[in-house]
Amino acid sequence: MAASIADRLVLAAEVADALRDGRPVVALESTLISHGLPYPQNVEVARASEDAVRAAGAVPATVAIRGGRLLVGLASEDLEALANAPVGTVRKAARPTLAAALADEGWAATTVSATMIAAHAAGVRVFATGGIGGVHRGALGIPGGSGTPTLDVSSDLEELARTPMAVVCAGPKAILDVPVTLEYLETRGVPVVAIGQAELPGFYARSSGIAAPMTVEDVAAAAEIAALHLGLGLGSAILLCAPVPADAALPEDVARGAIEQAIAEAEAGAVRGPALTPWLLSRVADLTEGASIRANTALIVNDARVAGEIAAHLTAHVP
Ligand code: PSU
Ligand code: MN
Repeated sequence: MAASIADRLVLAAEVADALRDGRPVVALESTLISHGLPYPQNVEVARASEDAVRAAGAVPATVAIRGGRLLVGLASEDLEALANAPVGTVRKAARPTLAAALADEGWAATTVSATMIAAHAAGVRVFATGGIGGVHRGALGIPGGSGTPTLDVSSDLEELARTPMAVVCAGPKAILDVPVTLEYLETRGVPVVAIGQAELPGFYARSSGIAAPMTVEDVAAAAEIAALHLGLGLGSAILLCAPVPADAALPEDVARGAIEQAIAEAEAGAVRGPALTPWLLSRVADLTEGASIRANTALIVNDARVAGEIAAHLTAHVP
């Protein structure tokens, strides 16, 4: 019999110690490093995220794949190697591509879905990302899309439905069909909670124009509802959405203009599949002359801080 997930896991010593002692740990994903941001901003944000988790009193566990192993907690030189790997040499591993990534000798970065699989198997309960994947515009062939359904729905959504963790993000990525993504999460039993505002955070922007399904006042209240949800044993994750810090946010109209242009260009150029999200993020960065990268990096580090605080709260209050 081939090795199970547990056999594939390699926990960093610091992560293993913290989990054994019941201390807070936060998983961090790596696709945003390899496919979401350019070098050197990607390694800077990865390090800043780890620092933010530590400052909140938790241990960071950045997840990635190398040589057939699911690494939970990366050494500093590994983080640098992953971030600085030649373009095109790092695979993007999600649930459907996890086995292929593990069969390979090289690096693979883990998306939200693959990170959740590894983190949950390791016993980590809290995870921070930038923005979750979701239902792409035109996935259902609705107006604004090409007319033909692409059915491009991120495996992140199915993972959130089936893996119990507290996941912190700055909202679904704004390149998506956000209202349809919320409907999908509702159907699949994933609570979506905005922290400190009535509107769902809009990823690059603080606002999205869409009411959040649920709002809590602050991070402590977010940790309480997360503990309650996870304690019920329903099997699904809870999605906690923290708005991008105000000083790095993109004005909503600037973000919308760039996103709409990028999506139109992607359709015209037939960019699709796993390449679509990285392509759109990079094109939005060009169109905003880097302002979207400032927003994206700031929101990722902020999510890591919030996740650290939530993890600390969970270990203090939920055995
Ligand atoms: N958040 C970011 N940048 C990213 C991602 C999240 O700020 O690049 C990544 C995550 O790994 C997420 C993935 O799981 O984008 C979604 O890809 P897709 O739409 O192909 O499922
Ligand atoms: Mn997809």
